[in-house]
Amino acid sequence: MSFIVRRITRTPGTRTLSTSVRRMRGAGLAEVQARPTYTHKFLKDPPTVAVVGCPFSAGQARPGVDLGPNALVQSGLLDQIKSLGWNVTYDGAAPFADIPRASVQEAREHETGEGKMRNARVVSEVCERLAKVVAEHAARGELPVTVGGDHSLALGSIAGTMSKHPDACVLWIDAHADINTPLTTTTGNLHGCPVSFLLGLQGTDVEPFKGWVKPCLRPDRLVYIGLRDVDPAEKRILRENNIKCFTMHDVDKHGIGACVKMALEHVNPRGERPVHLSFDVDATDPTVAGSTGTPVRGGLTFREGHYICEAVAETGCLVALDIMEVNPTLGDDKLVEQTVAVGCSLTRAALGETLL
Ligand SMILES: [Mn+2]
Repeated sequence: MSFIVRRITRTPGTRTLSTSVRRMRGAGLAEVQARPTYTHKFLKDPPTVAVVGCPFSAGQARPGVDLGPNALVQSGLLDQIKSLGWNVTYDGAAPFADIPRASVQEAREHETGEGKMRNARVVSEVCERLAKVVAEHAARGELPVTVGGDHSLALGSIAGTMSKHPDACVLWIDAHADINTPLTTTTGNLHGCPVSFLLGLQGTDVEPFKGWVKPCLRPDRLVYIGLRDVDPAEKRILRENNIKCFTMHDVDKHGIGACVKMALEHVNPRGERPVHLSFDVDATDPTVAGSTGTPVRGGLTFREGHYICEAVAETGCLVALDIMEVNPTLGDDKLVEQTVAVGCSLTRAALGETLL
């Protein structure tokens, strides 16, 4: 059965799953799940997922989150998506290979006249590249799944989604609001800022981002679920912009089913807008996905996290997915294995895996 071992440990970097994998599945070695009954409103047929692994960590301070994409792919993510009936493409880290790592060291601090940002140049470069890659896949009618990497990458992935689907709405699943601006951030870590750039808030019209980032998201097309660690300045920004939030308090109060229903009704009342789901694994409780850079206790249970993904899948409106902040260097082996597995299962749930 050596071919099974090879399949599980196959190295990333190839474009499509080999025909031998397909033949093995046809031979019944793995059950192919029936396609879901809903249709994908905004994707071409046959439905295709483009996994975009972005090994990037400079939007925050802890090393290792750049190893997230490879960990998920090595644990079988591509075959798992394939088994749900999707065509799958994967380019490895190739689209980002030529971005010089050196610039991270060159410019740890990037003080502009308008605020503090760490590693701004390389974050901007990588996000601009990611935006192009995601936009290309979206333009072909594929569903890009961006696997991070830190959550600053969502600046790129969502910008990419918006170039094809300018009316898309965003579900941001996170312990944190990630809506600081260069003016309000206390750490300068840009994984705490991507939403402010997408909205075009005051203080985000700065180099090096202003050359390519255009405000592309309306505050009423954005909704949060899972919040529990929000900075004072972020609370003010959320209030002032009237952004809908379902904190963990709301999840406790109403239940996850009602929260997701209300969230979707807020951003997509008639179910006719494309949905970009940006899932930071730190939205779940540290006991669920603890190998992540900024864990906060009191998070979503395993089922609550998966329910969100399943409910979004059922809308048939999903056009892009981010799975962010899995850091396979944090915690013991068991925690890492569990967190990587959760990253994979959240992805499957968003792509139509059901319990029956
Ligand atoms: Mn985040």
